[in-house]
Amino acid sequence: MTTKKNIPLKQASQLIRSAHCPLLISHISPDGDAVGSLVGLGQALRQMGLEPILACSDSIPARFNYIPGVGDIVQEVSDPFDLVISLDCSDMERLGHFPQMPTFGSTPLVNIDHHLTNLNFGDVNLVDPRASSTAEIVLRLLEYMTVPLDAEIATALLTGIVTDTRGFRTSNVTPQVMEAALRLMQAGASLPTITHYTLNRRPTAAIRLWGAALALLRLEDRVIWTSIPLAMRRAAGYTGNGDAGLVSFLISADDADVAVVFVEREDNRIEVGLRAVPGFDVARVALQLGGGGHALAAGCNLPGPLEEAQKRVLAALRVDLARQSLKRSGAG
Ligand SMILES: [Mn+2]
Repeated sequence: MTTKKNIPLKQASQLIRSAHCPLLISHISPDGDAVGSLVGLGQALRQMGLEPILACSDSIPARFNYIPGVGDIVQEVSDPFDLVISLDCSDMERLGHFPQMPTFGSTPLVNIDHHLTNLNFGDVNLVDPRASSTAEIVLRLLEYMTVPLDAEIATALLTGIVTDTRGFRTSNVTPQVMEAALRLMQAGASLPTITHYTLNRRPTAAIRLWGAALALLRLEDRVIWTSIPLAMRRAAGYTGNGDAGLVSFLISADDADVAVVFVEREDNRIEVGLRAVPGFDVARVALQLGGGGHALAAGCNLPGPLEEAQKRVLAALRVDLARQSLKRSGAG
């Protein structure tokens, strides 16, 4: 029976079943959910007899090397494709350089995502902001299509759930999320292995980077923030392109409601990572500044210099947090 809720599932599966060479794209600065949903869906489509192309504009961090098939992801695409599937991207900019390809605009696009701020840019939008991760939605799609799970698919998809929930610790972890994880473990995914590589280990250079960035830490009006200038990243020897998970650590400060980390990129733009404690919302400010995300975890990318981006974000946060506390006192 087709209920209103599974219309996008049905449409997505129809597009997939009629495709031969789908192009699967995950977002720039890929995280565990971007990589896991990309590789998991890719492996499943290959099992169905399709020849998917797995793509990401940025290189894949080495910590995901334990995921079977991660080496198949390419940064440039020259082969033809007859369907585009966008994974974990709230808007087209997150797809990187691929939308500039001549045939991109004339190819049907399935948008699979769980960001609250998703712009529904696909021909089919399989978007569920209540899902823990895009990987959880991919699992839902595969089960809808009755694709059998194997250990490789399961390892990739469980990686998405584990990393986006930081080990089942976020407020969107429901019994359904645990059941999804259970099915993936039953299919052969190892939760300890995934936890080990994604949550329990990090490059030593990342810890050095944290040390340098923590020395610049500021706490003002319950907003805790710091910055990672290019020179700091170089001095620490950190080769990744993000904040090495620092913003998720900062939001553990019990005097803060919001955490922000400003990362200066090689292209002189500033990557801004935002986190909030439950009851607060940083998605609105991120969206207002051209980014997106979830209520408790969002981000945006602003022009430099660093000090300008800091001023803009902190000012926008001040206004929005005042609005949020006003709303709270009005409601209470
Ligand atoms: Mn995600």
